[in-house]
Amino acid sequence: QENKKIAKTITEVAGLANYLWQKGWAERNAGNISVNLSEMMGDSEFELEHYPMFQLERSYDALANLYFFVTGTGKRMRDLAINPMNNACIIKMNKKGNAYHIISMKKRNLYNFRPTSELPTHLAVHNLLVSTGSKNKAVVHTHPNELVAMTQIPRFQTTEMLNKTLWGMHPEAFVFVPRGVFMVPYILPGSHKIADATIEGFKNGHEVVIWEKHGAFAIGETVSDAFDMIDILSKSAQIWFMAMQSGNEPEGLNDDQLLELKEAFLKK
Ligand code: 2HA
Ligand code: ZN
Repeated sequence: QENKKIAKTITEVAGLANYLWQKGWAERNAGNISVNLSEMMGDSEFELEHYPMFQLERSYDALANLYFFVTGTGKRMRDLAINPMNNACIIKMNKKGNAYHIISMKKRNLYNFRPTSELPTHLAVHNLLVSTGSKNKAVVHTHPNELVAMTQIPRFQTTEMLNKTLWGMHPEAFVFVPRGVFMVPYILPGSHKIADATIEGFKNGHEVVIWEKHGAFAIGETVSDAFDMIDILSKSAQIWFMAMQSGNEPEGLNDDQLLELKEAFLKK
């Protein structure tokens, strides 16, 4: 039963990797995905000493003993789509939350395999999700062209301005991403600094964080949910560029129209 759930999750990740490649958001090794599998692992016992341990630079207290499916560094999404188990792995965190064991790979395959270069951000986000009891188990990072292009435009480099424009392009953007994106100024990829800046956005209730001149990070109950939000926002950005390319500044939905959407769709 548990194995079936894990297999289903991994199939979903492989399907998503294919979409990301088809979208043109996954050049070479771009993007990375992680899913918290802990609830699906049941009470599996692992003789952890059989699996090599990798020390982390930080400790993630809430992640002690948990299991994650994590894509590999330098691996292609288009390859992951075909062969997820060679391009991603399952890790089990140690009991201090400051190291992990790769438990899904034969030792001889490990010499050229490591989890994603954005592991600091993935683990920081999961640490936040677990410690706040969030239902969100999936974290997706990708490089959506139109959204990245918008962050090249100085007036969209703030959370407020970017959201106003993205929400205004079509009603779905506000209905499905009502909290909007959180804008992180350009920071070195793969760093703890970008991890720290990113979790500020998720702490503030956003479900999508945009990295200036780089890409998007989204959380969801499943990888498909995380992808949907990026997809909807990416469509906003496409509409904005299409209007601009036709020589017209798009009008955007006005405040009354956004308020009307809020009352129709977001009433609690
Ligand atoms: O995996 O996307 O941000 C490569 C990247 C780094
Ligand atoms: Zn990236």
